[in-house]
Amino acid sequence: MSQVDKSYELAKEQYAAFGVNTDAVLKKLATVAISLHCWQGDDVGGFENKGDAIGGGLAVTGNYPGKARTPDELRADVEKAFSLIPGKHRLNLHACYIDTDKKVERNEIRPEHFKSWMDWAKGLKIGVDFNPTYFAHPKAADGMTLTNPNKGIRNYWIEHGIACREIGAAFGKKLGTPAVTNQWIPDGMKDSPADRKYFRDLLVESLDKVFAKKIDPKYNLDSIEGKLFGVGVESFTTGSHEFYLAYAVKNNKLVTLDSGHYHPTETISDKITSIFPFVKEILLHVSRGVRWDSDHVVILNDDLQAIATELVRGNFLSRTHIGLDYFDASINRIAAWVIGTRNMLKALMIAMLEPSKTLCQYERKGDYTSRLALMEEIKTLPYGAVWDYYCQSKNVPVGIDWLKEVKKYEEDVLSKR
Ligand code: RNT
Ligand code: ZN
Repeated sequence: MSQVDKSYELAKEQYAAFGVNTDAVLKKLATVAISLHCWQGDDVGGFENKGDAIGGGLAVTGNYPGKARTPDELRADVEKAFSLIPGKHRLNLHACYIDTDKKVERNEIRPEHFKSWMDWAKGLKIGVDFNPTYFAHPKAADGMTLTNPNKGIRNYWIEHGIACREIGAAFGKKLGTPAVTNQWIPDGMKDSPADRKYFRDLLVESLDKVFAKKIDPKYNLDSIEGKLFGVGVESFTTGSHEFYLAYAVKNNKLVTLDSGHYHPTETISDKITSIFPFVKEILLHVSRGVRWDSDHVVILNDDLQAIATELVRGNFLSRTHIGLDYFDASINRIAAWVIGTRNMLKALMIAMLEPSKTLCQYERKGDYTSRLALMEEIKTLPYGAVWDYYCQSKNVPVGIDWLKEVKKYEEDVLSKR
């Protein structure tokens, strides 16, 4: 028996004493697909070869060598990351990762421009999610897209939004799993606006046009993502959380919760059970805010654990699409994917290992003493042994062994770029 097997057997017994079946937990964990964000692989650059600044209140810092410069390189990097993460996952693609020889206007992009991505995903048997790119573009240079007072520019972006839903649907159809197409716009203001109502009314009007066509949810699901502020849009964000939450409830859309998009001390875990009575499904952008930045690599901290625990306790996993959203160019980009995704999965596993029935029984009886005692006790149960066993059973490196693989890939592939 290997060390991993031995440790697992012991851990299994310890969890069983709390009424938790670790085998069943790992079976359930294997059904969760995390959507890896393509944009971590090249600092949100994309392949339009336009050289426009990222803008939109987004910032990527660092210049770690070896970033992907072509769709093929990015796909190879994503595959490398997949090979180091247990389970079957998805790819989250942005429209600016278009794969064409000639430049195509964003309002004219079509499914055929993403053929190489579709074939690749089909080959790997993975699902793809999609995002319009409303930033890093001359027509978005002032950070105003769907709410631009200029009607021509506004229409350009409306057409982009419409085109992206069709592309999402084409992915969904081809891959047999719906694409979640997430609409996030940077629109907002550095200083106090004189007329918030004007811009919010425009956003309603533009979104209504983007969503005018019904698309079968078998192929495409629409989600909308709010935000509190970004660099250069400190005073006003047209698409705030409340705006989109209300729009989603009224129009039967998914709502995206990005964990980096609220007040710095505000977390999204408590929002999950508040929103679910009113929306069918949600999309998560799991991220980590640090001071003014909303996009640090996801670590296994209390915030992440609270999100995972809420999803599991509420039995919401089948109604939740989990995507990651961060970009760090100061460390190996593949490691960034692997660390964040493995942490998300680990947090879900820890949540599934919770003896929640017992905790609820204590709570219903008003025995908060036992609830607190048990909650604290389970924090030091050997979940690491369960995680290692899971990685082994899914044929991915156990423990930190994945890092060796990344270093080797860096030496063999990334350093030659
Ligand atoms: C920006 C939003 C959005 C982007 C991606 C690249 O604050 O979080 O989701 O990060 O579309
Ligand atoms: Zn996001």
